[in-house]
Amino acid sequence: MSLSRRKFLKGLATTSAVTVIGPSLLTSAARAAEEVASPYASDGVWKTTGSHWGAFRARIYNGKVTDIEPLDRDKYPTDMINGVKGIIYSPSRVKYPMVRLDWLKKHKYSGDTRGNNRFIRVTWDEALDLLYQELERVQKDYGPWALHAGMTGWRQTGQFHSCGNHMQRAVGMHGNFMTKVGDYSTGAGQTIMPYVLGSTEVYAQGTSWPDILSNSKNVILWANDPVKNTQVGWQCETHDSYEYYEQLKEKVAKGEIKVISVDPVKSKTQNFLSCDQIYVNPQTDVPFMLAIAHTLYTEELYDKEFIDTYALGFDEFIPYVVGEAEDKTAKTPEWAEPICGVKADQIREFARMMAKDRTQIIFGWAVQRQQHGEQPYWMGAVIATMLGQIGLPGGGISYSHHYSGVGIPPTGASGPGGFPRNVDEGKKPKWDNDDFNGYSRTIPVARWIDAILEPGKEINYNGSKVILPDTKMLVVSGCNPWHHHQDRNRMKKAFQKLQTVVTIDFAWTATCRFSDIVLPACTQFERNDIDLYGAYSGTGVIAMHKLVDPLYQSRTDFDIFTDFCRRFGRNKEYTRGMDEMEWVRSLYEDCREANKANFEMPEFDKFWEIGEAGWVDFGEGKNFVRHADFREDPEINPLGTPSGFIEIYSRKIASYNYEHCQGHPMWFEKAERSHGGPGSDKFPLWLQSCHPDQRLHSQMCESEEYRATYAVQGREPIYISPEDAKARGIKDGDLVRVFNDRGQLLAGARVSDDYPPGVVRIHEGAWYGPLNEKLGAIDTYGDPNTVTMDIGTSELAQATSANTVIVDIEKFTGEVPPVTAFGGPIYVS
Ligand SMILES: Nc1nc2c(c(=O)[nH]1)N[C@H]1C(S)=C(S)[C@@H](COP(=O)(O)OP(=O)(O)OC[C@H]3O[C@@H](n4cnc5c(=O)[nH]c(N)nc54)[C@H](O)[C@@H]3O)O[C@H]1N2
Ligand SMILES: Nc1nc2c(c(=O)[nH]1)N[C@H]1C(S)=C(S)[C@@H](COP(=O)(O)OP(=O)(O)OC[C@H]3O[C@@H](n4cnc5c(=O)[nH]c(N)nc54)[C@H](O)[C@@H]3O)O[C@H]1N2
Ligand SMILES: [Mo]
Repeated sequence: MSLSRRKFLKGLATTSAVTVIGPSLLTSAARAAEEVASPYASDGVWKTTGSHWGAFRARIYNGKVTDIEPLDRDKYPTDMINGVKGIIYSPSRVKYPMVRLDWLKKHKYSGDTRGNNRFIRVTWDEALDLLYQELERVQKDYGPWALHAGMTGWRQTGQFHSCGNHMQRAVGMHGNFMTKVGDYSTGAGQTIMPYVLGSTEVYAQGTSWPDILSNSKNVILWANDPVKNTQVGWQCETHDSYEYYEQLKEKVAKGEIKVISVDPVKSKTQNFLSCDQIYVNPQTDVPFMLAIAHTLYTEELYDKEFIDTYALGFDEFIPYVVGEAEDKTAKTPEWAEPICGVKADQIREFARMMAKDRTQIIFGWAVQRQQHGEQPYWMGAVIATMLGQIGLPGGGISYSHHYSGVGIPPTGASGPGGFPRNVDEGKKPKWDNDDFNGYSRTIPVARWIDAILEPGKEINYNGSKVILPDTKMLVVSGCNPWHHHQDRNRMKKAFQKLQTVVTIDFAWTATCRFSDIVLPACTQFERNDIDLYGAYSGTGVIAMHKLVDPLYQSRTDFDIFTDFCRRFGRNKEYTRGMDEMEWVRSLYEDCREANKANFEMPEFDKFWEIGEAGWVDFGEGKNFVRHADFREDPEINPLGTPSGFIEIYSRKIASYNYEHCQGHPMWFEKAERSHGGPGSDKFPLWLQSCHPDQRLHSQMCESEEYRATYAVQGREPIYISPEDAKARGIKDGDLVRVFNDRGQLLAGARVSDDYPPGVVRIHEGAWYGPLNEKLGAIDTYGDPNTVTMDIGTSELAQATSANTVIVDIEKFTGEVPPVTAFGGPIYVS
């Protein structure tokens, strides 16, 4: 084991994780000692597989996974590897096909009791017959507009088994359905940035870390915590970014690079790098940035030549900055200070520092997951344009370096394709009906609850009108909407209106609880597959060997939907006549063919048998500088914006005449804001629901022993400043009630110096465990979306505004209810 790997493991594995989970992440010496003591140290077989959490080897003994350890290649494995076993052997597994009692027996659809968690076990045939009958009924009685099967999410990894594709192909072969555009991650960012820089930017390859490390003098991490967030990847994660974080840390220590984290909270990355922080009040980055622009402009620190050559609309923007626009307000540092909480002098110093040296600005995504989330991203691009370093190595702007290994020099190799999501070309669905009854076929992803509650409503979206369809039935797979969507009580109201909800999952999430038919999928560890190793780096292709057979009555999604398609005679078309291993082999062989000219890959059989190594290595990548080609020649390599240039002012957006997204970036007050903003006299604390350090969203929350390493009195932690805790008589470890006018939840207090007054955090993905199905019932585990607000960012993106929410907290003194989130349904016979 390399020194860095050892150091990292020691640093990451908490004492409790090690004692609870066992020896697998100890140093090699300690592990060797443990193996001697183990009764079956040399027994069993080791198999390699990959996951969102990285590649690992698992020991299987007596048909059970007994040990898991990161692949030797992974120098910086995540502590979350410790939670994997608990996913397979969770008491919250969906064990059998289940149907909700009242939906089946009581009266029509029984929406009023949806969520009471009372279910009957049925056979696979009964369950699939019911699913088939319901889909038939909805297509016949209504039409494709009444069915929403378009939601997607963080399905487990594996290119063949990627479960959303299986569900959408099978349901789509039966009939058409309503679908979505955008996602919860970057809904606002991916909609605004094509107008400004010509691509989503959020999913674009970024300047390679070696270029940043050798050229940047300043690195600004704006609302960004990569050390926390690159523990997971969309495909099997390599964790190679951590090598660069270590180099960055060294350069910070030597004073060679200045890193500044612009964040209300001392992030994990800030603590790791020992870097500087500029504290900014939540949701007020835009006033701060406008004041930076004001300084750059009035002190003539901006790059006039760059703006003239590469950008449009500076002249339309500047009047707003200097106070000559309609609002007659100059956006001076003195104007910004009381809003954003950064001292006017510090704003000036920060602007001067950025202009003086090579500065790489790197945004995270949470800051666009708030009301008017389009604005900070647009304004960030304007500042980077004024600095004139876009397209230079170690300068300019990035919106993606905290994600899935962006910034690791990419190899350029092709990854394996996947199981098709759509009906095969030339084929039609059984119900060949494309009539959406005047409703929109596609809606902005986060507006689906609006559709159920206000069918027929017309909303603005990205320059067009959307008419929300009258949803009657949902089919959900590979995502957990009762974690990912906002405002649980509003969701409860909406779900009472639905006729039928079907969920396919391996974990009995709150989405299963609020469903009528639940089908047990197996986990990725119970099937064979392949994956790209390194989503953005293209480091290799990894074999995902099945570790154990599907537990209980669970089946692969492929199996489930083959059987479903048999009900209308199209199972052969669905599978294309191939079984699991034939598919895996063919995806691999296609990938080998695609890479033939540049990369050598062994034949499938050889690859599959490598066993312990278990992956094909594409070798070293090549450095890349974002926007360098545009900088070199903007005529030959124009951006994808309407003009081909950076658009500080967008005529197109201005032409939409939206109130909350106009021709250039602007400051708009929020519906709710702490630190003196609207509503803060009643609910003074801003609740941020950042992405969890020890989970992937809601995945792994069901992992019991691992959850015990962070839970507080069995509840999800809420992080709170010493000042706010003291003012409320709350001590570390206390049970607290978190509330606002939308809902209430129980959580366990973690008092931490990393949090400033007025800011609290509950990580998203904490499982929702309502005391009962009634409106307003307290959530017994601590899901932050119990209290968040369900509004669109603006007429442009209509994206989630999960981070626009304020609450208050009190010490909980009543009779403590048990946690209802875990352990599956109430079985009724
Ligand atoms: N308040 C707040 N809310 C948020 C966010 C936030 O920051 N704050 N972030 C948002 C973001 S960015 C995102 S991406 C979303 C994430 O939202 P989701 O993608 O919905 O979250 P996951 O918890 O990953 O849910 C995946 C579900 O799929 C199931 N699953 C996994 N693999 C398989 C499989 O092979 N077959 C089947 N049938 N099921 C499978 C898992 O058990 C799990 O229940 O949450 C959003 N919600
Ligand atoms: N461990 C782990 N990693 C993950 C995930 C996970 O679930 N677990 N999920 C993955 C997914 S799907 C996504 S979308 C990404 C999410 O990536 P992000 O959305 O970037 O991540 P967050 O952790 O929500 O927030 C990052 C930082 O933004 C700061 N922040 C929040 N609001 C504001 C604000 O108003 N102003 C400023 N200046 N800062 C603010 C927070 O304090 C935090 O330090 O992470 C990915 N990585
Ligand atoms: Mo996300």
